[in-house]
Formats: sequence, structure tokens, C-alpha cells
Amino acid sequence: MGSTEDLDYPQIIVQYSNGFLISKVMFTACELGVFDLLLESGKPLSSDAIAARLGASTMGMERLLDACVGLKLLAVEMTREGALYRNTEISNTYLTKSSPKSQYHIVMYYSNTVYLCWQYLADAVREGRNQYERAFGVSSKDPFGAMYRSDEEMLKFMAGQNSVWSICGRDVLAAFDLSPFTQIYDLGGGGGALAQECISLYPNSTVTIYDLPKVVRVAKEQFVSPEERQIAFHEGDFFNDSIPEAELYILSKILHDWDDDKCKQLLAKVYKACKPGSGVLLVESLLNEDKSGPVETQLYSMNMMVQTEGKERTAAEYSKLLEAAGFGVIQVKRTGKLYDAVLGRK
Ligand code: ASE
Repeated sequence: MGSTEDLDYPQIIVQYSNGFLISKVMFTACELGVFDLLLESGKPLSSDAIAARLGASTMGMERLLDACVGLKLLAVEMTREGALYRNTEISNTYLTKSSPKSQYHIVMYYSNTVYLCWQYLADAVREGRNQYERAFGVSSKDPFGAMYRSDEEMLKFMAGQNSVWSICGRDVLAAFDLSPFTQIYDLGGGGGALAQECISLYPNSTVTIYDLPKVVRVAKEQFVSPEERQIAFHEGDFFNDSIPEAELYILSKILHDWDDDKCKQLLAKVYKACKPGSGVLLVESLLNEDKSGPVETQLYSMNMMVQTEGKERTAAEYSKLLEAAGFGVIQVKRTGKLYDAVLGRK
């Protein structure tokens, strides 16, 4: 703690001011394809070679590569022919497009969409609403109308959300023994990565992805093959259309998009669809009860303000929403990772 409390040199202020420079270096190296090229090449490359292959200036690329070395996203080795760069284990695993644990698409979503909304954070705080109008010139009344304003934007969002489940999916699904539930609906299941984790962890389950018709179309085209027999689809709008009967409903990163009224409306509808013994699994990033952290969740809550109508909540807040809808037995499991699990039963 010493350095963070040193008033002669405010390390923490320097670090926080530089935070967005760090983000931009990582975003740019991803976007230009540095990590993909170094993975494909299979051997370390010079900045000249990387610049030539990626159609960039030598001067600019050398500067970017050196900053990536400083951030431990690349490693450099000095040879007689000059500096040679290669991926570190972390960039190979998480920043290349083809890795099974790739976070490339969520990083690109941050770079191309989240970053632009955060330009108007002060306006969001003043007005208490999302900033789609300022950032993209689209109405902010219907947040998913704005987020899905084109097929391309929708696909980028779905790919980004999918990548999160390759690193957190198992933990949230294993937080409770879900094996007694075999018919599962993933409400707002998007690109289906959580559904895929679910059938792999619970081989006796079938998961139906319930989402808007255009989301289902893209999920079928891009993410879930017809051979995945344990995954089905249901086209609908969970606020306006009926919700079929199932044993377990997953609401993963759904309630955080909406205000308390909409959450209560949705949960009441889910409760109605439940038989006794059926349940709902909320997958969310939980705030501490005094909202003192975790800092990642506090930042996500600010992002929900600039992008949606929602916020991140405490376990007690989710429990209250579940109780208001009628759910009786409520259990909370923190995973120690980004996303946690809350199970409610009828
Ligand atoms: C949503 C999740 C996200 C809606 C908008 C979103 C994410 C980014 N934008 O349900 C993923 C989580 N990351 C953050 C910063 O909240």
C-alpha cells in the first residue's frame, strides 16, 4: 500500500490517467492483427517484417510493438539482425482470434462501441441515461434497438458476449448443481456460448435459446450448428411474448440491462412459467453489499449507464427482486471471477 499512499509521488493518479493509453495500445495491436500474425508466423518477427505484412509504417509499428512489450503483451529478443518480437502466453491465449479462449471480440467491442459511449460519461452522469444519441446518433429510448442498430453491430455484440463464457461460463454453471434441471431456457441467450457450456457440463440437459428473431437468425448462421442437437431456439421478445414452461430459466447478464420495474416484470413472468421446483439462475457480476467493490463491477455499472437502462446490483438487491416476483428459496454463490450466480426456486 505504501506507494499508493505516498503524497510526494501520486503513483495511483499517474496510473489511472494512463489507463486509457494502455487500453488503446491493446485495442490497436488487436485491431491491426499483430497477435494473429505472430501466432500464424510461428517464429519471432522484426518490426519491419510486421509493419510490411500489416501494411503499417515501420516507425509507428516499432513504437506500438515496444509499448506492447512494456505491457507484457509481447516479448522482445535482441539478435544480431536486430529486435525480434513474439507473443507472450497471455496474448497467444486471449488476444488471438482463433484461440479457444479468445477475448478478441469483446476487446474489439470495447474498442469500437464501449469506448465511444464513454466519451460522453459526464453527460451520462448529468442526465442519468445512456449516450447512444450523442455517440451514434440513434435514439436511446430502446437500448437494444440502439445496440442492435445494424446486423453488423449485433453480430459484434454477440461475438463479444460469447467470448466471456469461454473464460467464465464453467464457473457460473458449476456454482450450483444444475443436473436436476434437464429442460433449460436461456432467456436472452444470444450467440449461445453459455448454452454450449451448459450442455457440455450437464450432458443430460437441453437448452433452448430464447431471443429476438434477428438474434436467433444470426446465432444459427454464425454460432450454433444444427448438429448441436441439445440446443434449440425460440424466437421472441421476453417482455411482450409468452415464455414457455421449463425447469430452469437462465437470465445471464439480462437483469443488469434493465431498471427495477422491468426486472420485476420479467421475473414475475418467469415465475408464472415455473412449475413448483422449477427455478431461475441469475448470472451477474455482484457488487459488495456496501457497494465498495469489486472495482470491475463498479466500472461495469457505469457502463450499464452509458449503454443500457440498467445497473449492477448487490446480492441482496437481486434477492429482493426475486422475492418480489414470488421466488422462495434463494441461494447466492460468488465465483471469485467476473460473474457470479444467484439461484431462485418456486
Ligand atoms: C450488456 C453487457 C455488456 C450490455 C452492454 C454491454 C458488456 C459490454 N457492453 O448486457 C459486457 C460487460 N462489460 C461491461 C463493460 O459491462
